[in-house]
Amino acid sequence: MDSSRLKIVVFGSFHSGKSTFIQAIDPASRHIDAECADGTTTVALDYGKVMVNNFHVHLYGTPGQERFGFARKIIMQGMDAALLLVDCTCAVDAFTKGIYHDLMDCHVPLGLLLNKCDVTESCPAMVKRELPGSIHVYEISAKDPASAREALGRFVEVITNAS
Ligand SMILES: Nc1nc2c(ncn2[C@@H]2O[C@H](COP(=O)(O)OP(=O)(O)O)[C@@H](O)[C@H]2O)c(=O)[nH]1
Ligand SMILES: [Mg+2]
Repeated sequence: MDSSRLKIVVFGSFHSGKSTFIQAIDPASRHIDAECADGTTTVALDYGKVMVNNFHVHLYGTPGQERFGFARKIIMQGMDAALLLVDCTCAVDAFTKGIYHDLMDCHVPLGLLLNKCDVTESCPAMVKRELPGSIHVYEISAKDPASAREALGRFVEVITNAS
């Protein structure tokens, strides 16, 4: 791990809140949508950066659709840590479970961001049961920048102190 630079890759299903999270962390973040001829979104990527303690943290959002595995593989190269956004207002989907197990085998620190906890019907306990074994778990609302920044700050602190 570079002493002052951290590449953190943000995973999660389509609509889990990746763009909202990266925007909350870095209001100047870049969002790219490549669109089909019929106007529907094909692939969405995000990039944002922020200083946490003395670390230059670079956040890379990945496309959340199953078929963009090849793009996720490219973006993942050289990552120091991963964050997985999970929408706690609905059942955990198969894509999220698959990515979770892949990331657990990746040998980089994994943070689980249980998102949309501001919604009354959200159920973070259910998500924890569905995705067991995680060490770094944070209940957040990506719509609340303070909650997003606090979770990222705690995650960066713990992974940089552990290395
Ligand atoms: N209530 C609530 N809505 C959220 C939260 N995070 C994201 N959203 C909404 O969920 C939808 C999908 O978010 P987005 O960031 O585009 O998801 P992405 O596809 O993973 O990038 C948008 O309508 C967001 O406004 C949250 O913490 N709480
Ligand atoms: Mg997005």
